[in-house]
Amino acid sequence: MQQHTRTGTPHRAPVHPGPARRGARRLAGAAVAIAATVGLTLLGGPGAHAADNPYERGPAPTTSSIEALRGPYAVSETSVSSLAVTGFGGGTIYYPTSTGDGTFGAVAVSPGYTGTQSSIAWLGPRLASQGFVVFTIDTLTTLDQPDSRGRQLLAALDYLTERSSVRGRIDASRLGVMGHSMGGGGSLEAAKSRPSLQAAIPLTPWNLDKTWPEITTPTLIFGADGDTIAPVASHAEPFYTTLPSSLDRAYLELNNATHFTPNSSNTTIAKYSISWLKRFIDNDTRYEQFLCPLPRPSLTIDEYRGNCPHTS
Ligand code: 9J3
Ligand code: ZN
Repeated sequence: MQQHTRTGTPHRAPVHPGPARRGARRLAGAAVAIAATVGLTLLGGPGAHAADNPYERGPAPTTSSIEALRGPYAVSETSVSSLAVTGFGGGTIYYPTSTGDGTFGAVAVSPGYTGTQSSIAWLGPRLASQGFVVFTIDTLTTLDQPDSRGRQLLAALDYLTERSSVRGRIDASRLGVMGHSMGGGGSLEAAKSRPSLQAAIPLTPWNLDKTWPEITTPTLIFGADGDTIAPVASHAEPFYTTLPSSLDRAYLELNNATHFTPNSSNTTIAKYSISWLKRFIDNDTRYEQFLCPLPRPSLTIDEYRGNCPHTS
């Protein structure tokens, strides 16, 4: 499929005249429209899945659509001042501009130790353009520890769904958390304390707590093979292996990567994060193809572990 532009009618993929329909060009415009409508109806065209899954948003995904720098939705953003909120440090909300597709799931993202929202800002438009409301936050202080970052992620989600200017665009039952380093450790803390979360994605996470059997939220952990600050052997790997074996969980170790790889635009992080958020926040099984069978090692994936098929 072509790379989507940021404008237009995102819910419908462009209909190209295929070989079987080329002869229709000779017909009157009205006849063409009727033929196209009948054809789409018989094939179960755009919108046919909406009744099956009320949370499905956007066109059917392809490898190129989830690797692209932007997805099908045009994105707007609004800044949230630290002075206007309590329990976290403000941030930036990225959201699909159009209200024509109904409500969206939402994700809060925390930076790591000494970092600010700018260090994870690339995830805002990258994920929102696929059909999520994304809140990249600042923390109360840049030195806050993972337990505090976990509480701040939840305060940010509460602000987002209860008080923010985009609260009407969000389905408050479909929420997730992400974070880098101590923010990734914070995303584990958030999922542990709020089991209603639908997805968690720690990025090169750091935490002194090495065991996470309490988590019931589907969790995708990214590690980096060259991480010397949160080495995978003492952070990402034990976090993954101590998640319940019955849980939908995955561990993706980035190849040729460092602790700070999640601080720049990264296609491997984006494509599997999009797939995980779509699969577990939107229940969108169209994305299962990118997660199962388990991705193979590649130039960018050192190792991938997880369960297939998914159970939730
Ligand atoms: O958020 C992080 O980058 C955590 C790694 C770290 O600096 O830990 C040392 C206390
Ligand atoms: Zn523990």
